[in-house]
Amino acid sequence: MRPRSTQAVLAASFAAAGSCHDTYCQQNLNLSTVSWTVSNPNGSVSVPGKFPSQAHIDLYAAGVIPWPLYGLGDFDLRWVAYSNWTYTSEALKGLRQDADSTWLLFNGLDTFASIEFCGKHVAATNNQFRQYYFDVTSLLKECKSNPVLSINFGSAPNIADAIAAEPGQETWPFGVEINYEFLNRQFIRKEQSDFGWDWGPAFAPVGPWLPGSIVQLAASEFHIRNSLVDIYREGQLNLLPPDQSRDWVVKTSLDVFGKLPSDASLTYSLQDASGKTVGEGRFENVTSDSSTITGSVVIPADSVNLWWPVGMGPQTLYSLKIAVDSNGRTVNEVTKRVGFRTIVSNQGPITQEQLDMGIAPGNNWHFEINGHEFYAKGSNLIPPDVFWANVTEARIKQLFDSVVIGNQNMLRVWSSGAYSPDFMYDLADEMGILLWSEFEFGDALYPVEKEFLDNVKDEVYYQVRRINHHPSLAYWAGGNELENLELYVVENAAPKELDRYTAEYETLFLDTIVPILFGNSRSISYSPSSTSNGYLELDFSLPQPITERYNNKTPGSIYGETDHYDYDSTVAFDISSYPIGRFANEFGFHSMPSLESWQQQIDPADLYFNSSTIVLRNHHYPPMNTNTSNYANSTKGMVEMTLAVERWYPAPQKEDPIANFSAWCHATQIFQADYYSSQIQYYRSGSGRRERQLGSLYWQLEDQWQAPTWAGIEYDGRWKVLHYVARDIYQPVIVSPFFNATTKDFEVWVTSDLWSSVKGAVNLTWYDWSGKRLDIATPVTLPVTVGAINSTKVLQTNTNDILKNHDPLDVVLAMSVSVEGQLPSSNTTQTLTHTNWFHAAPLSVAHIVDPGLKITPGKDSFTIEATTGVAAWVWLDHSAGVMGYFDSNAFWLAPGEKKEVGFTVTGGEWIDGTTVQSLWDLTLP
Ligand code: BMA
Repeated sequence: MRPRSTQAVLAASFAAAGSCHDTYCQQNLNLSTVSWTVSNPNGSVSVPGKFPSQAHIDLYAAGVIPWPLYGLGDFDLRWVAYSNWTYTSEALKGLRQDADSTWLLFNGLDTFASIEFCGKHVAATNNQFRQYYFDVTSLLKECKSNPVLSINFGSAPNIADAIAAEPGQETWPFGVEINYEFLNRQFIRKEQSDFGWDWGPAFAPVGPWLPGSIVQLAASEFHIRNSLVDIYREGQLNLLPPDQSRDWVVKTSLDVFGKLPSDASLTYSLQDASGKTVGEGRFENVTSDSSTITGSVVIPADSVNLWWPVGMGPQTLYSLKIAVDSNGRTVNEVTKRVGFRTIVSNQGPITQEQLDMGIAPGNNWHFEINGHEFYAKGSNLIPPDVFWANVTEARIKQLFDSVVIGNQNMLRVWSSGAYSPDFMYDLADEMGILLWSEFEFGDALYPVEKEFLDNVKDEVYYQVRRINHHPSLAYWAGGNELENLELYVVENAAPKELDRYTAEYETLFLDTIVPILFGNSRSISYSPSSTSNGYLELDFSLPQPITERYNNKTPGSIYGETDHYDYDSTVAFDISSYPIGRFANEFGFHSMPSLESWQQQIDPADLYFNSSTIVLRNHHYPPMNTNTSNYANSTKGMVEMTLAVERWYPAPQKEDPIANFSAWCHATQIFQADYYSSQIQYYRSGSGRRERQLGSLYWQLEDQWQAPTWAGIEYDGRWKVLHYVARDIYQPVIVSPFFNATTKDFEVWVTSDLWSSVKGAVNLTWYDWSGKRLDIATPVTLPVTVGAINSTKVLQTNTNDILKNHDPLDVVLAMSVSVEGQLPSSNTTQTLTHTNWFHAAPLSVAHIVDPGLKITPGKDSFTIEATTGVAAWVWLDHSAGVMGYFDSNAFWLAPGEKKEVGFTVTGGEWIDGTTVQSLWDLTLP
């Protein structure tokens, strides 16, 4: 169903109908319809530009620079970031001289812009994330010819450095600002990862990155520039589970410029997807001033259906038309697409009832949708492109399709990129993906002087109001790793300063942000930091209700979310090295992209594991400044990947250098996927342990270039091994082996995130690698019952006891579970199955054999068969240029087992050339 959120201008249609009551009616000039030139200060570069755009995009289109992602463009294109770039319009025709007022409206200027209209300075801006509007009525009236609009964008790295160097400027202990490439990002309100990150390059792009327009109004007109809709249950307060039996409150508030009539009132009409009106009437308690009009209305609970995330119910959406009436007629209106749901981050104390169920004391940290606890399965979204102006709805749709197909229901939209455009939330609303959103701060502490805070206030006010109506909006966090990392660094580097820096942190992330957020939204929960130990107290009688817990913990109790990065791969599969918390919001290890991805942006001569181009594109660990040759840092990350492969899998030694490179890239992906799978299974099984763990969001969903990163989806959409494996292990019901390599304790667990209990059986089959069944003393079939969102241990043993005279290097165990259960989104029972494999020794030393893998292309699918042994990590590879995914990949096959695998094309044309391999192929010369 469309329309999505639109801001209709009724006056225009009145004009067409001849009923416009003034000299003329509101008109908008969309700046994307105008011709633009982009030039540098001395005029040596002057090329056609687009709007919206960023300078790199236009310079590339004009042939001035190569494609920035090619080779070492990250380092070679610094000169673009150090220059100013001016966007100059053609002489604008069609503006009306008789307008009562004329306004420039920009939804996003990146970042330091000096604006001229008709040769006169209008204003300067300094925040990429704010909407700006300027009254240029008198400038237009005085303009002697058709006016020209010009926007000069300053060099963000130069300006950040200049601000940092101002006398008396704030400083922090060394290490607090995590340095990537350009420094001093914390002084400016620009996408923080534009200055480099450990998974991306540093282009520090500038330009009008979001749409803009020139709005002309008649004397009695006004323009709605932004609008808030907040939908919550009567009595609901942020962070607290509301009473689900209460009616809905719909609050709206419109931000306008121009002349809002003094008698303005608000009405609404609510329509379902079929266009049927399910409610209409007047907003009550209407208040207004010159720039805002606000009202609210109660909608009976039984007049609407609930919106649910994917897998939990339908994504029911409604169209809410909000009209401003004056003098008995509608003078302006806006339509928002909305959903009725409550989503709460429950960080409240563990209750007696929970204690009685065996849940550890402390505080909760999980989400509840419409009053139901659920297991959040997903990953972290980074900015999907280094240039936002290149991000299209079609690309995000493709990415989100992979999210949903990957059995993920939540993305953490990580906080040092940019606030997601409306079309991303629109897609998430339609597809049922919950978007945990964050204010754009991370891995630094920030200034707290008045000008900076005032700038942040405007940003938060605008963004909260812009996004709040989307039912997919799940949460707001202040920023990334502020408490668990930033304050921790201060504590270690300058313990005496901890109180001061903590107070400053609270000034920004509690005292500044919370009153604006909670003042505009009763529906969304907030925490100042991802990751944190949650709140200590919540008191809504205070102007700022949250008191953070920090390390105020009671021993034996469990609090908050966890993140986990351990680059010592010796302990990768040791579950005792994983953190125990209520929710895992980040964890990961980097891997190489595929050969096909590298080939898109790397000279063929550089296609080997330790070529300088490849090493320098590895930003884990980051260069830490704009030096172009920090081999030492990036080599550390290359070594971590190499050691992980050598420790756990057969290390490739192929004669053909390209084949060897490709095998190494693939092997790093197997390790990554294996490691994530182990952690995800552990976290999910925690739903049944005392920590009552209810979330797994791994780092990171997707790539923004071709480089070693934590991503599961490569820049062009190709799935790495990780995305397939995550899809498998995010199925509702899974069977998992847990093995302690030191004690040899071995357990098998079944985990279910369904909302009612499931019942069935687990089958265990032991093989040697050639596929001979082994008689090992474990039951062949184990009955299993798992409660709602819970886990059950079905086997507890020790491999020393059961393997007896079998060499662990020889044995593998196939586990399958089959249960009857009901998906939350359905009312019928169905059979749910999952298969998993356990090997008692690392695959680097296990006696694996040639599985005699065969691939037979059929009409719509391939049949894969292992003929001579157990095939581990069977991997189908599609040709470069085809976009899409296999039904299943990175699976294991028992000998004689046939598997039919189809492919869904999501972009490009199908090209033959699919190959199949397994772990055995890594051993081949
Ligand atoms: C965490 C994230 C990111 C980072 C990732 C990998 O620190 O929040 O900042 O990219 O881990 O290092």
